[in-house]
Amino acid sequence: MSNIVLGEKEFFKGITQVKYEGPKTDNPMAFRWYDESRVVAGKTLKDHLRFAGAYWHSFVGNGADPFGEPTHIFPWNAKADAVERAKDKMDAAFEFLTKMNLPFYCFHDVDVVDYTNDINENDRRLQALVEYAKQKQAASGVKLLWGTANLFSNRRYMNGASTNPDFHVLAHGAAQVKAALDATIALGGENYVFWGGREGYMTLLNTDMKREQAHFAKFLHTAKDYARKNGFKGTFFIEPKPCEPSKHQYDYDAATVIGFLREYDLLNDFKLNLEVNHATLAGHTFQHELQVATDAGMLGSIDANRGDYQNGWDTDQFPNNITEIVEAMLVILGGTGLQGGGINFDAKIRRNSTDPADLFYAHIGGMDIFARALIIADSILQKSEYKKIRTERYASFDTGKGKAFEEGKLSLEDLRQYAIENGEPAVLSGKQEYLENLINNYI
Ligand code: XUL
Ligand code: CO
Repeated sequence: MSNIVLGEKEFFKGITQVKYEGPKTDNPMAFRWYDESRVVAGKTLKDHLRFAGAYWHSFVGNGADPFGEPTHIFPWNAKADAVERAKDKMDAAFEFLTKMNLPFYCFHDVDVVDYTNDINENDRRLQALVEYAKQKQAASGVKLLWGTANLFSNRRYMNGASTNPDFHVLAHGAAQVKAALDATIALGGENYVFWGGREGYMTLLNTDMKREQAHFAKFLHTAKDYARKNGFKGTFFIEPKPCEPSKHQYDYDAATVIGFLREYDLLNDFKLNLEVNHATLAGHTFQHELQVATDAGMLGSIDANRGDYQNGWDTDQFPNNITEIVEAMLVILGGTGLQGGGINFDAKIRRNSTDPADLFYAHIGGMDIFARALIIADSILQKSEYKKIRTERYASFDTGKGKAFEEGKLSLEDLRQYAIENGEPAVLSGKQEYLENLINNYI
């Protein structure tokens, strides 16, 4: 349990620390599954899941949408001075993180403190808040999972940041990344994220895609070299998303990003931060994206949320689909786990969820569903036939000619000869419904 850390005033009055009370509790402000010290597959839930609160959705996003004004009126936004206002917001953030028992947080530079168009002034503001965050982290034990720079909101980035056709804009992006890296390093941040919402194009009619992607790679190398020179030991994450706000984003999905990192010699320093709703937008399941990253040894971290089955944009709702998360956990737990990262709630409460308690309920639901899914996935992997069925499906490659093929010892003529000698193959079931029932039986 972390210590509750308050600032001058308490922002979430009447809410105390959320604790584990078990599946039978009727307390909506308690965890049913997230018992942080419970050991599953050799590690505590806390160490497996490494939950993080997202600064932008929880303390900045105000419920506004393209059709309506803000509905979340935050009491921490009252002061006129930007740095003082940002300190209040940080007080609220650490009060929330500690009451929720979230061990990590994540931010964009502009979430922490409002930016102007003056680079020096922005750096001064961010540094002031970094000093403040150091005290908050020390008092609470909460750590920074990752930092990042917002290179998509300011109008100068409308044609991209590192992929902007105008070098002058790219340089502004670099100034922001430098400051965000300095902040991440100063706060002991464990990772650094690049999500390039505008690193893509709106129309190919005005776009030199090859040149823009080369600039993107050069930018990543330059940022990585700077961070390494300044002592950053963590992992850089690329967060794939196919579109929105760009029509086409270069970091389309896990497979595309892995190909890009390979082409530009960035595989050693970068891994992937995969987001559920981004997978949906790419036409993939989240499980697919996790498997692609796992198979490449590139699964770093997760942005937890969910999309909407009826519309096609990034609704960033809190996760609540147990089947989806169990299947995701089967990939994570059955593979190499999250390398360096954790589970960041890149999710927002709805525009009309306006009680301060709603933010707590949302995170309780999200943390519980991941904890529960992890426990279920572990049981499936340990006790059921799940792994056996999957392994046996490929048994024909374990011995004889199948094995020889895997080892590259058979020619095309050899394969033809085998087909003739062995006649027509048997019809073998993929057992999909059987496996779906098996998963449900453990839920
Ligand atoms: C946008 C998104 C971002 C990144 C960080 O869809 O997911 O919040 O996670 O820039
Ligand atoms: Co995200």
